[in-house]
Parts: sequence; C-alpha cells; structure tokens
Amino acid sequence: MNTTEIKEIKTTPFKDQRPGTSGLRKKVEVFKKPHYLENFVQSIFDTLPKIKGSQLVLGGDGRYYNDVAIQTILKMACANGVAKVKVGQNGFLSTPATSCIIRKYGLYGGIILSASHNPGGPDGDFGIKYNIENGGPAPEKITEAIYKRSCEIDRYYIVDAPDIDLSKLGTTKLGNMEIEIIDPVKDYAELMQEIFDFNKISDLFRSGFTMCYDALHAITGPYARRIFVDMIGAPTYSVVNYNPLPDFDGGHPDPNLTYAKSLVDLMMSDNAPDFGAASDGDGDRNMILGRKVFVTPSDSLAILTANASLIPRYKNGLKGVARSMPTSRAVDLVAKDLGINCFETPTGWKFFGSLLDAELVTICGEESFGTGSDHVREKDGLWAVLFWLNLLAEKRSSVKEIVKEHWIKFGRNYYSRHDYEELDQDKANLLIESLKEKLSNLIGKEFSGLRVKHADEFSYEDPVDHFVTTGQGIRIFFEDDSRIVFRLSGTGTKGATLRVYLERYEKKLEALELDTQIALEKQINAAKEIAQIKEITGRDKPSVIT
Ligand code: G16
Repeated sequence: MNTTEIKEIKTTPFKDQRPGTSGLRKKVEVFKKPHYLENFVQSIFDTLPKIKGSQLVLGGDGRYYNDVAIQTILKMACANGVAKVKVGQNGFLSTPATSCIIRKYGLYGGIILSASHNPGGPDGDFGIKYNIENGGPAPEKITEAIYKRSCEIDRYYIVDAPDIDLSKLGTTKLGNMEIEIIDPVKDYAELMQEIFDFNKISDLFRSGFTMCYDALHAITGPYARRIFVDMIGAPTYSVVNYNPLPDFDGGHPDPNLTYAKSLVDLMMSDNAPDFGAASDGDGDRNMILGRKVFVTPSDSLAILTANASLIPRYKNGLKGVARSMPTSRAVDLVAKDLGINCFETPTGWKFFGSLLDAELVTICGEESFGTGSDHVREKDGLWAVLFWLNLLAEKRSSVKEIVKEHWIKFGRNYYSRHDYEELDQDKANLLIESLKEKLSNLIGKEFSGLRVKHADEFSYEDPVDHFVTTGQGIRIFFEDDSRIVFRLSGTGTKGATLRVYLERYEKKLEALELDTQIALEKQINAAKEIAQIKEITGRDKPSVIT
C-alpha cells in the first residue's frame, strides 16, 4: 500500500466560478490566485456522486499553466479517492480526443484544461471544464450544481506528494491512485480511420492534391502530423505551425478570417493550395477554405449533411441534424430535402449531448466554427477537415465547385457574425435589456427597408429531459425572412462581447456570388439601428467580422 498524506485545506468561496458557454474561463492571473483552481476542482468532485473509486481522463491544450494545474488536479483526485486517471503524455489531449477516450474506455468523466480559442500565455486565458460519462460537456444542471457548490465551499482535499513525470508513457502510482500516461493521439486517430476512407484520401494526395493545414501552434499539431502525414501520406509541408506552444507563439488560436490571417492570405492568393484548414487551441473548431473561397461554418454544416452518404460511417443515412439557434438555416433546407429532423438548440455544444445520446441526430454544427457527429460528444476540428478531404476525394471537384453546386441546388444563406469585443459589461447589459423591452413594439416597424415580422427572446426545452433554458438570444425576423440575432458571448474573459448574427436567404442564380457584407448591408444597418449599438456602446464598427 502506497500511503500519501491527505490534507484538508480550509478555504473560502470565490463568487465568480459560474461556468460559461463552455466551462470556467478566466485570465491566468485569476486562476493563479491561492485556492482558486483548487476550489473549482473540489466543487466538481463534491458535485459528482460517484467520484470515489472512479476512473477519469485528464489533459489539456498545452497552454500556459496546464502543467501546474495538472499536477494539482492529480493530487486532488488522489485525495478524493479517484481510482485511476489517464493523462495525455506531457499533459496534452485535444477536446475531441478526450471525449473519444471517455467513451472508448467507459470512464466516469474527464477534465479538460483549455480556454479553447482564447489567447494563452501568462497574460492570456486559462480554463477548465468537466465532461461527463457520455464524453460530452457537463450539461447545465451539472454546471449549475458545480457553481452552487463553489459558492459554499469551505475546504478541499489534496495529497502531499512530489510532481509526477508526465513525459514517459506508462503506468505509475500516486498513493492508491493509478496514473496511466497515454499517447494522446492513438485512440483518436484509430477512430478517425474507422469513420473515413483513408485510402481514398491517400489516392487524392497521390494525384497531386495540395493542402495547407494550420495548427496555429495549438494542440492539433501532433494529431495532424500523425493522421495526415504518417497515416494518410500527405507531404510534410501540408501541416504548418504544428508544435503546440504555451502561448501559441503569441497568436490567437482561433480559426477564423481575422486570426488565421496568414492561412487566409495564402488561400486567397494565386499560389493557393487546393485546400486549406485550421483548428483552434483545443482542437474542436475548424475553418475550411478552398482556393480563393472561404466556406462559412454554417454552409459547411449544410454541405457535410447533404453529402454524408459518401462517407463510410454515414453511408446509411443520418438520424437527424441539429444546429445552434444563431447558426444559419442552410442546414434546415438540406434536412427538409433529406426528410430528416432538424433541431435548433441554444449556443453551446452541451445542448447537443442529449439529442445525440437519444439518437435523434447524427451531425451537429454551429456558426462558431464547430461541427461534429455522434462519433464523440464534442465538436471535432480534425473530423471536419477529414470529412471535407473524404468528400473531395470522392467528388474530385474543387471546394469552390462543391460550394457552388450546393448553392445552386439549395439557394444561399448569406451569413456573417459581427463581434463587438471588450465592451463595458454594464453597457452591454443595458443594450440587451433595452432590446428586450422593445421587442413587442418592433413588429410592423421598418428598419433600413426591412419590416419586422416577429421578434422574441429564444428559450429552449430539451426534447429529451425537458430541461428549460431561457434568455438565449434576441431574434428579429423580417418579412423577407432575413434575420438578426443578438446575444452576449459566454466565453470571453474581458468585459463583454456582443455578437450580432446576420442572415439572408437568396435563391436567384445571378445573385449567388455577391460579397457577403454587401449582400447583408440592410441587415447590418438595421441591427445597428434597432440595438442602438453606437449610442449605447460608443462603437461604430465591430472588432471582428466572420
Ligand atoms: C464554445 C462552445 C460553443 C459556442 C462557442 C461560442 O466553443 O462549446 O458551443 O458556440 O463557445 O460561445 P459564445 O458565443 O458564448 O462565446 P469553444 O470552442 O470556445 O469551446
């Protein structure tokens, strides 16, 4: 018996530990406050009824403070009676790989250390989230219980022991707890090989097809090298920025038109490869580009759904699809065509979990660069990239041709998101509150040539467990069926971020290739006018447009 002294440490609650859209995200300096991390981790353990004797997985995206937090969590897991923890070598595990491991080995849950697409480093962000035994993010009822516990906590448990060397694969012990240091890529890569036709993708590369996958110095680098280069045989230059760095080399690991600029510039140039893609800090987001074309995440979701039968795993059809409310309604048109259900959920991958578990849907997606399926319970960046590669290998046409074909068949949902970042929290709250007050008076009024047909605040009742979630965004529908959605982000760590989602449908062949911002001009102006963005926030333009 390996004895390790369990210490009970007295503490007092922090009042700001309510998990947001995806776990608890704060500045590194906040997490470094004495007892801050420990309080939250103990609140998780105190909330879980079967933590004693359980098996967990633990890892993160390699960002600054991961290494320190992992050692603390291991010592706390031991003190709380956890039987075994699987840890990614060097503390690395992508979010979808964590989900895969929970499901494959039937674990009780997992702890993921990441602030996703938020910047890292000593002045950047850190985060922690708990995933349950289905492999997905803890649902609202659990995150609320964790928060409630964090408001009352007065002690936590930790063992007094030296740090564990996480650099070597194999099994070791901490007190009575077993620690297995695992290859972070293996299980996930095997799962991808079961889903997609790797041979067909290899043939595509052998035919001279070119790709640039940008890992943005975040977690997907090792996964992309193993899968694309070692297993599929893509040339090594196909994967760039593949070394995970604690500060993402000073970058913002967010795969979008603003933060993955060098990839976007390459793909819009005359030297562009056939295909470009990127993922975020923890590997659950994706951005898809073709030569001189950017595929919006909403279009990507619709295109993957429409072509799913070409992929081995989905060849017998889809049970249904789901999208978050602000995501464009492009996929709804595909679902109708396929005769399957399309569910509309609040923002946050956690809302897809019960639909996937109940086998109501197979594919889900969000405008925020997230797409995934029932193979895990998280969105999955590399899965989306492999899906596109498999599709390109089957169709042997370009990304641009596939997108155009889709628009010709289904019409195009012009779509853009305008973010106003780092707003004063009170002003942002005021803007949303004033919108709410106006809602009933908006109907019939005209803004920028658009007449309001309907306006409401979105709330959602989970069709499986009937849990109701309210206050999920203000929706304004116009008579031409275009739409604006306003909501405050639940993932930022500095001030507030106002997200304005703009959408308009177009079926006319001659109007399918307009510039998106021009195509949405009326909706953009109407949004500014209705929400009085400049008057309330002082900002006259968004900080990020995607
Ligand atoms: C998280 C959630 C997503 C959500 C996104 C943006 O993604 O898992 O479901 O769409 O945040 O949320 P918000 O609009 O509230 O900032 P990630 O990649 O950050 O974990």
